[in-house]
Amino acid sequence: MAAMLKLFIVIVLQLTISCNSEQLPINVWPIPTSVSWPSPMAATISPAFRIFAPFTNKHLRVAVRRHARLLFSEHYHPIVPPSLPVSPIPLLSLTLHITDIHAPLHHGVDESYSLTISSTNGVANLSSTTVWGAIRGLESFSQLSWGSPPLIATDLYIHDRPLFPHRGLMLDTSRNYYSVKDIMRTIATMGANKLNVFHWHITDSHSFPLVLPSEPNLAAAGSYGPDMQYSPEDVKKIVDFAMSYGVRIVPEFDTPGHSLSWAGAYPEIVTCANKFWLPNGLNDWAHRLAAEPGTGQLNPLHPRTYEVLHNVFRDSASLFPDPFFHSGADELTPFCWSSDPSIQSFLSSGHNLSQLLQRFISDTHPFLISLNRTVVYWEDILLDPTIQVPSSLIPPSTTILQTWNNGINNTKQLVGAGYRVIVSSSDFYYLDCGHGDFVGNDSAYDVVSDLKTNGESWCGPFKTWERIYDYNIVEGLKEKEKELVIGGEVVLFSEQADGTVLDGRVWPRTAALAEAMWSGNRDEKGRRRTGMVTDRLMDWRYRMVGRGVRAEPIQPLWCRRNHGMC
Ligand code: CP6
Repeated sequence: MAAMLKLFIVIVLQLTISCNSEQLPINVWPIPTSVSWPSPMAATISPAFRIFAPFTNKHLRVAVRRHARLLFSEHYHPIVPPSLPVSPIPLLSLTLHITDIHAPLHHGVDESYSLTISSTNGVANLSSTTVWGAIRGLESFSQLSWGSPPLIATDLYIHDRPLFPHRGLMLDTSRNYYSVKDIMRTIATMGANKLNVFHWHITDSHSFPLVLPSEPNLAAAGSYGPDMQYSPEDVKKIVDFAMSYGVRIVPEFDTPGHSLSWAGAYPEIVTCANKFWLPNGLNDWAHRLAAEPGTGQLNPLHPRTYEVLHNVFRDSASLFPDPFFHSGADELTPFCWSSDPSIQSFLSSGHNLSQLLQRFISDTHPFLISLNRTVVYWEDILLDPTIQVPSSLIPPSTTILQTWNNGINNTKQLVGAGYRVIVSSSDFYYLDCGHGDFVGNDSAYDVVSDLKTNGESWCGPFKTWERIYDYNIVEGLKEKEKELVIGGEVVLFSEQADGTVLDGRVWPRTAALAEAMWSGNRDEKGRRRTGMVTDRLMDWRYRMVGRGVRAEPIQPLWCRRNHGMC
């Protein structure tokens, strides 16, 4: 009997989902896993409205206050005003029920929540296991409201949980500097999109903007200037701010490649510091490329390298509480190491470049483990045919690999070797290819000759939101293999971006990733639904703009205002 009842409820739920979820007159982004709204109705939010929550958790307290304020200050008027019957009973309260108030914000923490809003008694209830689930539910609650004085959708039930536990955005603050305010606005918008990982590519060859207490000279000599640095206080502020949005910060120090900027303070530990990436005689073409200095690689044979690295890693581990730590290891350039005299004698005594990297990793990987970190590397560390380490040096139990080269084959190969994988395919998830740009690799001659022949950009095409939305990061994987794909990140390398274009480069394309990672990019029947998503994304982008984010338009306003749908 109970089973029959359960089946009946499931069927009713399924029916209501397929009727309502694509064309809700109000919009929650990313679309919740299940919505039941059998008779759509609105209620006014009473001026006396209160949120009741266990205020013992600091981050929850901040989030609740923010949402209580947002409800009455957002003044969001949807492009297409919903017409719903309004209940005579206003909404008086939202009560939060959390079973595990102390669960830390770690990878894989339970982010699910259930939300009911009822017009019969004017109350709403939000239940979750953790604070982080509650923060997701608060965001949905706020997106269910509109107008001023505010109305809210009522008589509905939402149950929601993410498809992938790792849903991120990578931002590169080395090629160009971003202000703390830009970073915080980006993190807040990530939270609004239920994204949970801000991968901070802090350092690269161009600049070293982070001031570290035990290595202050790295930023003093490696940043673009005193006004283009992040102080330890800035970092604490950002980390704390991100927590109240349920966003983790994973720092990346890209090593041993991409590290010319370390040479300002320590020229002795960086190889090929004076070799420019763009060969002489090709300057006519330089304006078509994004300038890369010499890659600059840390010298694995110099003892000082490890002294500096240990200080950097130790300081960062105390600034960034997250257990994940990204150590880079992408795009090692053979000539850079082999042009260094001390390395030449190592090579001529029968060693090779892979052994050089192995020396580096067999110091730094265990050191990061001793700081209780799970180490993330770019896939190159295992898949680069010329310079790589054996998997025994980076055990799958303590290592996660991030794919960026194209094709599902790399992901398949890595999960096959037992690694957890984050997908950032450059064919789908790179936000940086905006305007005919090229972003460096080591074969400058090939690229320039290609430009001469075809007059084309190497880096395009521009990745549209549809392309991001539709990409299936587990395509062709077996069930067991899929389990090791922990999620995806879109990536903004910033050779040609800074605070002036940040919002438009990132949003709403990153919202497309957010929905694909939270709700999946297919509906219940397994169909792609990008076309049907356009209207909802237009509305969500319009709402983000209202919240102060300069997200790009994806269609003319006409689509919604004059035509209803596009
Ligand atoms: N910088 C770093 C980059 C890139 C990578 N790492 C990159 C490579 C190819 C393209 C775009 C960016 N600029 N540190 C690769 C992970 Cl198309």
